[in-house]
Amino acid sequence: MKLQATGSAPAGHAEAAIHDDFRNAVLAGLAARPRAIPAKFLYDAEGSRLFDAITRLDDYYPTRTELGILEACAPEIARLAGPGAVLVEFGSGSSTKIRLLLDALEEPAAYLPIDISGEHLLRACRALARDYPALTVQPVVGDFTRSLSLPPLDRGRHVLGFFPGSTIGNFTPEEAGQFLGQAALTLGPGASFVLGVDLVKPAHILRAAYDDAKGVTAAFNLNLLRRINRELGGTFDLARFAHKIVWNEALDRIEMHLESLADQTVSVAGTSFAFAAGETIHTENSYKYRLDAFTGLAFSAGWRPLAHWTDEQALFSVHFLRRD
Ligand code: AVJ
Repeated sequence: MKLQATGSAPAGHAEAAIHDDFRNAVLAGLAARPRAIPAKFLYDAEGSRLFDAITRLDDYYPTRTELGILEACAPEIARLAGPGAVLVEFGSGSSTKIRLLLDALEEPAAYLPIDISGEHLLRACRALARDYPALTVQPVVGDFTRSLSLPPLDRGRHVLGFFPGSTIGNFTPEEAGQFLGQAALTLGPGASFVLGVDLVKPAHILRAAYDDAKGVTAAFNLNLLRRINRELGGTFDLARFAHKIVWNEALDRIEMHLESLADQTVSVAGTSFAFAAGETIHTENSYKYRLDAFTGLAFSAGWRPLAHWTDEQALFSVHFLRRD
C-alpha cells in the first residue's frame, strides 16, 4: 500500500491548531449577538460518525441523490479529466464518493484528501490504500476553509479537485466565491474541479432532511455542546437545549440552531454566558443554489463551467469546472 504521511505539518500540529481555533471560535461566538459557532466544529470524531449516519437516512436526500448523479456522469467526468489525474478532495470525511471517481477514471495517480477530523481521515485512507493498491494516498489533516499548504502537486499531471456533498453550502455565497478563487490557485492552471451543489426546493423536503424523524440530525447538532463540555471544560446541560431548524427563504438557506429551553447560565473555559429561554446559538448554514446562480459564481471566481448534471427531480447538481 502507498499511504504517505502528510507533506505539510504533522497531524499533531494540525490538531493542536484546530483545538486553539475551536476555543477562540466558541468563546467569541458565545459572546456575539446573535450567537454563532462555525459549522466546521460539528465534526469531531463523534460528529463525523453522526454525519455519516445522517447521510444514510431516508429523510436526507442529498447523499443518495448525489451518488446517483455521480454514478451516471462518472464516465463523462473521466473523459473530461483524462488519464493519470491527481485527485484533491476538500473535506473528504469517510471518502466514499471518491470511489465512484476512482473506479471510472483511467489510472488515477494520487489522492490527496483534506479533512479536519484526523482520526476519521486516517481510517478512511487506510481502507482506500488497501482497495486501490496502485494509488498514492496522501492524507492532509487540516482546515480547508483556511489557506493550507498541500504537498507539492505533480504539475505534469492533470489535477482534479473534488468537493462533493454541497459542503460549499456551509459558506455564504461571498465566502463560496472566495473559496472557489482560492481553490483555483491551489489546484493550479489547467485544473478541473467537480463540485456537488444542493438546489433550492420546496420547504417541506428541506425541513424533513434537516430535522429528520429519527433525531439523528438533532443528535449531530447537540454533539457540539458535548464537544465543548469535553474539550473546553463546558457545563452545557444537553437536556436544556434543543435542535432547531429555520428555512430562511430570503437567503435560500437552511439554518441549524441550538435553542435554550430555559433561562440559564453556562460556563465555558472559565467564562460565564447567560442564556434567556428561546435564545439560540446558530450552528450551521446550508445554502441552496439555483443552477445559473452557481455557475455564475464559479465563473466570477475564475472557473469555466464545462458541464453540469442533475437528478430527474432537480434536487441536487454536480458541476464540472475548468480553469485556464
Ligand atoms: C455536509 C454541509 C453538506 O448542509 O446538508 C447535514 C451538513 N447538517 N444535516 C448539509 C448537515 C445537517 C451537510 N453538509
